[in-house]
Formats: sequence, C-alpha cells, structure tokens
Amino acid sequence: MKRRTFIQNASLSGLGVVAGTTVLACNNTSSTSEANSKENPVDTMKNTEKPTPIAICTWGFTKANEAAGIALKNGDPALDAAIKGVSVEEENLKNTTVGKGGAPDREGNVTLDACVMDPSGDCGAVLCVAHITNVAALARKVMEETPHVILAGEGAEEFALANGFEKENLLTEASKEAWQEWLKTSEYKPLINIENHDTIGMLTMDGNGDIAGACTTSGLSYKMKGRVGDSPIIGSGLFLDNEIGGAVATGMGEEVLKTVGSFLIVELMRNGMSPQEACEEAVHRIVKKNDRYKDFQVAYIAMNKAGETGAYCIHEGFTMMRYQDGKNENVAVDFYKKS
Ligand code: SD4
Repeated sequence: MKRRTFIQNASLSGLGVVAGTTVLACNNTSSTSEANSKENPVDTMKNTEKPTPIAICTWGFTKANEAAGIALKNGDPALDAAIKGVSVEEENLKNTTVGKGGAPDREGNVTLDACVMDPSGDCGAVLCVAHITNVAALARKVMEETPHVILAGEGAEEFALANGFEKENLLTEASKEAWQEWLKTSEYKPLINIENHDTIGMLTMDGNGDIAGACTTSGLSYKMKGRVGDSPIIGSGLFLDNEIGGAVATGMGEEVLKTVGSFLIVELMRNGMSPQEACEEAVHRIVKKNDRYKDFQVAYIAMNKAGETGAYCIHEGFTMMRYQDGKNENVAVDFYKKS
C-alpha cells in the first residue's frame, strides 16, 4: 500500500482538501472556529451530546479506518475497533512498513513495535518482536494479562506464543528482494522520507464517547538491529486521556521521542487548545530546535473528547483518514515547510 496512491486518490476524489492552515472536511465544528471561541473544548464537551463514533488514522489507510469505523458503528468498544482497524494493515503483505511484509532491519530481520491504550488509561506495548504479525493485539494482551506495560524482543515473542499467537516468518519475498537491493549500497540514512514509512496510528471514539488508540509499525526500513522508535512508546507514538482526547504520531520516531509528542498534544488540549492547534504546536516544538527538520517528516493526528479532530506535519504529503457518520474520508493535512 503506497502512500502516493492514497494522496492521488485524495486529490482525485476531491475529498478533504486543505486550505489555509487548518484541516478541512470536518463534520463537526471546525478547529478554527473552536480556536476562536476561546472556550476550553473539554468544558464545551460537558454540555454536548455524545458524538457519533469516530475513527481516525495516519496516512491513507482506507480499509483499516473503515474496518474500525464499521466496528464502532456495530457497537464495538473503542479499543476493539482500533485493534481491528490496525490489524488490517498488519496483515497487508503489500504494506512494507507495518506488520507482515514490513521492511527488515539491516540484517534482514523484520521486527515490529506496537502499543495500545484504553479509555481507562491502561496501556500495553511490545518492542522489537520478530515473528508475530498482530502486535497491536499482542500489546493488548500485555496490558490485560500481565502486571507490566512493556515486553520486548524474545520475551514478548514467548509471551505471544504462550497466548496462542502464531509464529510466522514476517519477511516476504518482495521485502527480501528490496532489502537485498539495498544491501548493494547499504547506504544507511535514518531519514524519514516518502519511500520508507507508513506507520498506522489510530484513535477511535465509540458510541459511549470513550476513546482508545493503537499504533503499530515495522519502524524505519533497514534500521540498526534493536532500534526502536516512538510508535510503541506511550506518550510518544500514542497517548490519550479519556477526559481530554488522544494523539498519535508518525514519521521520524527519534524526534517524536525527544519531544514526547503525543503526550504533549493531549496536555495542550487539556489546557484549551483545539486538536489542530495542539498538533501544530507539537510540530513547532520540533522544527524550532534546528534546521534538521528539512530532512525528515513528523506528522501528528489528534481528536478531543468533543469529537473534533486535527492534524499537522512538517512536509507536504501526509494525509489522515477520518470515519464518521458512515463516511470514510481521506483528509489532506496542512504542513509547516511551505517551500
Ligand atoms: C518509527 N515512527 O519507527 C516510526 C516510523 C513511522 O511512518 O512512523 N513511519 O520511527
């Protein structure tokens, strides 16, 4: 599943075109008007009715977001729906950045990272897992069946096998061929660009207005053995507070980790920012440090308790999916670097 295809689809379909500095095509109150109202969305939310179920996810993962949206519509709790949604990409062999078929590390091993968070604030994560496809579901098992939050590597795999997950070879022929091609130069540039990333991070709000999230990835293509990015780290790749809202990240994990991006966005929303404003501020925290942002992408999506959504990124090209009221839209997202 190529990001470009989705961008093309988005522009062809005319869905969710962005103008100015905010995400459009929102079925709820626009983030701009929310920002101008100066009302804390959390306070506003207390006076509003429960929103219809909403699913949002990073990039143009149409099928995954639709699966989550339909699950919500059918009454699934938020976390069930999020895990159902992201598992579509974990099982998609053509997606070279998530789950089975993901790009390997520089030694040819595919290792996956994932985390989940539920409305109670409970969370689970797995890091650097080599032979399990559905790592978001595995992260949930860690949350529910152990006294811990994180299991890594062999321990996570043993736990998975003991809990009925199947041992699989995650390296597909196509990913192997691409890796062998890469080996010819072995040029290691841990740069995020259009070709080597597409983590799926998803936030869901169910019919009770409860929020959950999941984030799952194979990380950077041809990464150093043992490298783990932001995606499975609670607070960086994903964070939510069911009273406030949630956020997920994609892009250069090291930069998200250094700014604890998703936690930051939720705290900014707690202090009154709209999801859009909070995503923009989190990106600004990265770009103002130095000029290195010119070489990597970071993107955030967020949703607050009132069902408002926002997204922002450094470079043009990132899109967000949003399912609401039976409509699954690919929304173009505004970006920081305009030239
Ligand atoms: C990582 N954030 O491992 C992930 C990569 C990613 O879209 O998001 N790719 O750093």
